[in-house]
Amino acid sequence: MDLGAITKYSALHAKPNGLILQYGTAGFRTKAEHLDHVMFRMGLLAVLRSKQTKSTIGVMVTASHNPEEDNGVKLVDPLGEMLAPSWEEHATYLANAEEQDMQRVLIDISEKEAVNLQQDAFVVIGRDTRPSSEKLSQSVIDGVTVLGGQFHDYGLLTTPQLHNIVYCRNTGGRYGKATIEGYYQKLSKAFVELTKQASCSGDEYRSLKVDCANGIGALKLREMEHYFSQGLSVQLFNDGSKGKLNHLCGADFVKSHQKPPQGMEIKSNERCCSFDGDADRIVYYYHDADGHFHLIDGDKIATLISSFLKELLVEIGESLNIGVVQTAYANGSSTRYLEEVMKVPVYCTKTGVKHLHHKAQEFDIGVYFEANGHGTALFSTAVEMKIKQSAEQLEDKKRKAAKMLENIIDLFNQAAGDAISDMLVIEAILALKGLTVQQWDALYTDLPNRQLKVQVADRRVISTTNAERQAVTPPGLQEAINDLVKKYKLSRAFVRPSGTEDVVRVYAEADSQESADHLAHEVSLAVFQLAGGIGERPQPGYKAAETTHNISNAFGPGTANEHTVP
Ligand code: 16G
Ligand code: MG
Repeated sequence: MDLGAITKYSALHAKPNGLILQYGTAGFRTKAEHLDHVMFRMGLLAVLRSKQTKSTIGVMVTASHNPEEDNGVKLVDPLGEMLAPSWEEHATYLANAEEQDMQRVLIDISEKEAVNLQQDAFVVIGRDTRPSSEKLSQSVIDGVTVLGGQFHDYGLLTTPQLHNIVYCRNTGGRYGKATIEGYYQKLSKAFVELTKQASCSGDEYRSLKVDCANGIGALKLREMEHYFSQGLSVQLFNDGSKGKLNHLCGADFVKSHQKPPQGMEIKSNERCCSFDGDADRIVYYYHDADGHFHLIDGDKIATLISSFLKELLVEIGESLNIGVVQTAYANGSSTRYLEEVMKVPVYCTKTGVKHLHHKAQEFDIGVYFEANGHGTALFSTAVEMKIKQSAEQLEDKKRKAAKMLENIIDLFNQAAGDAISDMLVIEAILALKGLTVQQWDALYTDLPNRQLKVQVADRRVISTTNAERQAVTPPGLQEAINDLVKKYKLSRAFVRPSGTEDVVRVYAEADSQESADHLAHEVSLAVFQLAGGIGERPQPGYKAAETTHNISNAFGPGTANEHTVP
């Protein structure tokens, strides 16, 4: 380690005194102007992680669905997964070291993790379309090079494309070519093969309106579109040519406000979808003949996918262990439908992709989705081999089903939830099953629900168990919630401290919207009273801005995962 050079370069990316940031659920995220030192240091850390794992590590510069002024960074582990939790701690430690302590912290981490500094390191870098992203990714590169790491800057990418590239690079090409071209070809080939088998080829099944949140999804979908155009025609909206990133559009906006994005004209029964700012989430929606808006969220996407996979397995005659992974936010109707109608086991994990992803790896086929639209399906290596064999050996209908499954496996991005890949999977399934968007929506009816947030002095006073469905502390809170829930039919409620915003989130569902709203309000009051609420007491009545989960203006100093030490 050339400590002299590190000190010299670090001074060019100096940390503002007293600024403290935390590697949260999805990396660091805050105002872009506070991130230069973090980027440089994440370049350094990626090199250490690469040396330790003897693998390529990814660094993605993005703040997903946050406003355009924000930015963020996350590291991608060798199999395209989120960074291991122990290294998240190192990331926080390194990002917060004052300038004079930086070298010591770096050495400390290498010693703790027994990093062989002589080992080669390789880092791949991607970035979204934010105005600040190019400069910030240059700071990552400075960090990588000063520690002697090699790198490849892929430039503009969606987050899941970078995850995919890391996975491909570390598996010697078995998962596909580690290029953007390789990604387009693999997915499009699988999609076109699948849709060729669809019997209904009416236009209504094959065209889709896509809201790209004025982000990277638009660029990448445009690049890719001609590869799959024989199977699907896409019409892009909010493609970044006019509007601001994530402003009044994108998957997070549509899901949390339960209304269509601006800038998209929707005729009744037209199938539409929205990506988020870095294209790792997708939600669908339509207007019915009466002009009512219907949202099809991650839960219903998981249901469509898992029922299709299950049908194919039955057709092939394979009894594989298939499981669906959700979080506490999954609508109760979806869980009931999966368990009782489809007879698929459902598991609940804590919020955050890494928790769902790891749980899904326990099954032969694990389908995971957050209600917000982030998800994918994972297939064990043994399953992939078995299906390949079946596609060669079986006959007639069974062979056809095995071939379909083989293509579906190729169409999923198994490294991370991916809006483009999920969109193609959904479109293929709808075409193959001849389902309209309304028929898909009619699988079950969502229970009315409400999400609120409550300001408290210190959200860490709330701790939870049972995949965030029960509060352990403060004393008395869970008992209060239990008593409130008993007052309503088909009801459920939970509270959890946000991992991305300085608030406590409240979720309630019940048999009517009015009951869900009342229950959520009463639970908010209980949180306010028992968990140290600050500011105005929660009021009944709901403004859209109060009701969002993961609202996008999350990260101002002192409000997000950023704190300025006085
Ligand atoms: C992050 C997570 C997302 C989760 C959300 C919860 C990743 C890549 N993203 O965006 O999965 O739903 O945080 O936010 O893990 P909250 O803790 O503020 O509710
Ligand atoms: Mg995202």
